[in-house]
Amino acid sequence: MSEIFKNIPEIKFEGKDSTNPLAFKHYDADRVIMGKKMSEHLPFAMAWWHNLCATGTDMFGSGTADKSFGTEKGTMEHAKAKVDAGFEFMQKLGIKYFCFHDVDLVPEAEDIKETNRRLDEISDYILEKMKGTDIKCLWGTANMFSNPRFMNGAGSTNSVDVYAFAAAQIKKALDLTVKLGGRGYVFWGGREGYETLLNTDVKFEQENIAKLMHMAVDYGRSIGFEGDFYIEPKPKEPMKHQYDFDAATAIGFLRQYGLDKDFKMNIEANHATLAGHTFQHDLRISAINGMLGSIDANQGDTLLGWDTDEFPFDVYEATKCMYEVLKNGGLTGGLNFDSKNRRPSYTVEDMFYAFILGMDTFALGLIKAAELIEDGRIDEFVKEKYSSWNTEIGQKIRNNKTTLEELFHYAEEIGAPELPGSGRQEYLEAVFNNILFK
Ligand code: XUL
Ligand code: CO
Repeated sequence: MSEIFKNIPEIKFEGKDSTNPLAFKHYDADRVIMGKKMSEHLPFAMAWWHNLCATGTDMFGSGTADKSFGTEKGTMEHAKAKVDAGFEFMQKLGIKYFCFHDVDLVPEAEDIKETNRRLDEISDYILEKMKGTDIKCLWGTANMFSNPRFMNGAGSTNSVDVYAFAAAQIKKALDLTVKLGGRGYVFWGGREGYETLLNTDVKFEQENIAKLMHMAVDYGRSIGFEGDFYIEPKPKEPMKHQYDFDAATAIGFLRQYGLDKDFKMNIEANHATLAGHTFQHDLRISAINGMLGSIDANQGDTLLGWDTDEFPFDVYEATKCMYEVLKNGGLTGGLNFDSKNRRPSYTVEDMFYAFILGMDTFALGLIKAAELIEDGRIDEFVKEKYSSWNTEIGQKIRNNKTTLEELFHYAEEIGAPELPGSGRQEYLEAVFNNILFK
């Protein structure tokens, strides 16, 4: 088959002094950091939807980028051309994983039976492509938000027939994920929420979402899926309010409905910021609950109130992210670039520049996060900050060996506590900069 990205060579590591836009400056796949290769720390994935499908269409105008790959859109020939393009793209960049929605792979037919036949055909084609490469599926998912039938949600819909249709899509998407050896399966509840509480039975809807997830787990395990299920929290957009608002909310939901053993979080940077948190916050909340599974790597724009899905270039944020990932002992999932080129960046070169930027940003983040940990000043400070808990009374509290009365007497004895030690935020921020610009 002929080359699609003709003027693009294989992207190689050239080092930080390189000015070649088609080379990595920091991502050196085989470089070992804290005992592991960069490529293992950073299981990058290509999102089928943004990279192979999206053309830059927005609310005010049609697409600017040509993603027909020389074929007619809406055909199986086009679906296959996207597979060819995707694999050439990933191979040229050294990306080892991809993520997909069912309808990213093939055009949806009028009838689900025909859609599923198309999905069988394309997944056979992808499997064939995977042979002889080390490219694998990171995660699959079902798009249960674009079609008008999902206007009131999928798991949360008022229509039992739409609910059954969503279940059928999930079953098929799980079949595909298992067929392609996927490490995970994602639920992003884009329409699982409400526009107004005046017409919404929240309890009923949340119970039904949980039932759908339980059925998905039961079915997935029955066909040999051993990976993690993920909730990808997002507070809003497209709905006014989405139930999986942020990591803390989603974790609470999973625990309430007994789903926490099978599910972890897929944290997306721009979703966390839309929830009014930092990216690092949602990573930390997931990690301390043993639920940091995978990441959708992108960044938002603080001046805009929607999900801009930009390719990450903020090294501070990437460093904080990789700091959390390293402290978590890595990810069971990966780093999926759920990111898209800006509408005016419509050329093939831009597709490559975007991934080079994202991969280099995270490589730098990894290098700097490892340096921060090896430097030790931050860890040391945090340890010292809580050192009063190493006293006898502190240990009694930690080990549940005291009472409110005992603390009452203790407080009476000390009279008034001294002020706690300084938080030293500015000192720590200076340490951060010191490492970043070393
Ligand atoms: C939407 C989003 C989705 C999910 C998968 O904001 O992030 O693309 O990642 O459905
Ligand atoms: Co996402």
